[in-house]
Amino acid sequence: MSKIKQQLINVVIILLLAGWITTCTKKEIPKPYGAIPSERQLIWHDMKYHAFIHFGPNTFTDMEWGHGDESPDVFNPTALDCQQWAKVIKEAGMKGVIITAKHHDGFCLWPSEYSAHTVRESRWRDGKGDVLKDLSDACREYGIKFGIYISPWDRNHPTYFTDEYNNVFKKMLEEVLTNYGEVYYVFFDGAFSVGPDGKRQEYDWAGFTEVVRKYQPNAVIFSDGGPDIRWIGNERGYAAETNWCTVKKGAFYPGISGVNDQLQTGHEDGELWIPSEVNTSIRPGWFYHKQEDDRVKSLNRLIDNWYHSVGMNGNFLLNLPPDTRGLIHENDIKRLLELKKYLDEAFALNLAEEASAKATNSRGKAFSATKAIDGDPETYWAAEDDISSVSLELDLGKPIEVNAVLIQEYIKLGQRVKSFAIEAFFDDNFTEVATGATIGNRRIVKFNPLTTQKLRINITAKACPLISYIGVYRVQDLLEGAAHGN
Ligand code: FUL
Repeated sequence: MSKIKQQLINVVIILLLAGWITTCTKKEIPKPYGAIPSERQLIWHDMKYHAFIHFGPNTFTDMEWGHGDESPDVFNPTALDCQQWAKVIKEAGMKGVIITAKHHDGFCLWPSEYSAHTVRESRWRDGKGDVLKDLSDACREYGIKFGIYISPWDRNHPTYFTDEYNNVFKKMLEEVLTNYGEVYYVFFDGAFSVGPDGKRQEYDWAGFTEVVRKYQPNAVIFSDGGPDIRWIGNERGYAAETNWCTVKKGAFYPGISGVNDQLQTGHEDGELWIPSEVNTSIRPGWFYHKQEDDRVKSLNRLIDNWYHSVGMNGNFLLNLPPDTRGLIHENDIKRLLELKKYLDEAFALNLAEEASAKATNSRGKAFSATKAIDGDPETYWAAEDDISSVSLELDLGKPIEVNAVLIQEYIKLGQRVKSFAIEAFFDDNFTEVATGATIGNRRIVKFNPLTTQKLRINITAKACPLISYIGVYRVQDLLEGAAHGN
């Protein structure tokens, strides 16, 4: 055979092999199922825990919903220190902060050119202060993300209830989105009022979204119905057992009422990816009230909120209202740090790290059961396409006391799991010890402490499940009276 002929044969063999490898790989990689998250949503999913700051005239008038007729002079913090806020937020383990740039009273915490009810009209720093500037600078210094809450409802602005107000609001948005560096989150409150003549402000939601996308394309937009993040349907800080990131087109919109249960669960067959934010305040009120200094939520309650938000496929947005000094109160700081300590200890040691794993089905070596416990969020255990009921067995190597399991789906390719059960091996048998409904980005199930060497997770899904992480823990037991209490 001539040399050229031999070379040609070699090239053909290489091409055939390459084609074969590509076909196999293609066959192995699962296709996305249903709606999937955007890049900006994926970044939010990773954040888990962030701070809400309610601060404004209400802090000084002892109100929750100011009427907008208060004198701007009431806003006069004696020792405002956004560095203190950022330090506390960082130490608490929170990744970002969202501040009420403007609440329903219309007062702007920045000197807006489009309002006469702002820090500029107040006595504070002789009208030269800008809370958004102070906070955004502090966030950069402490390495936390900066976000904006801005209420479309405005009880002060003279143009409210007219079409002109939409332009005013867009201009205000432009100011807060262009003057303070990167903004990771824009929170649109859905609360509104009806005018004396029964009139309602028609908001230009599409226009508001356009402004955010134009100036801060990476920011997620929150409202009761998205477009990026939805409200969980209550202000107590509780997601439900079933929590789909998917919702039906047109089902939710800002200011919607009477659908709180659906906001909690999302829709299994929804065409849009709009995951849930679980928000609550560390005290009874959103704004600071001196008489609530000794009503800071208990550690048990905050831990319960954490398991019902971060542990139930949501993020936890916890409000820390600065006081009239302009500081986060000592009692709140103490509680936040207690929560941080609990979480650090609870999840310090993943008892499944040294485990071996086997599954009833997988779509090949690249997607074997061990991919769920390799600690790499980009690898996952995946079943074959037509398999929707599967089990994964973990062998911990020796009997160990455990009471919590953390499971994550590889959500980049959609949310799939409808329900699961956890079994522990005792006396030669597997016995069910916990059950759950959806998983999504992150699900933590707790059960009574038990000692076992083997755990089995049985999963039922809408399409072949993709599991990127399984962690097993022995978390501290809560004190009595934790759930849903103070
Ligand atoms: C609600 C508002 O009316 C409350 O004052 C608070 O800001 C909460 C986070 O959202 O809709």
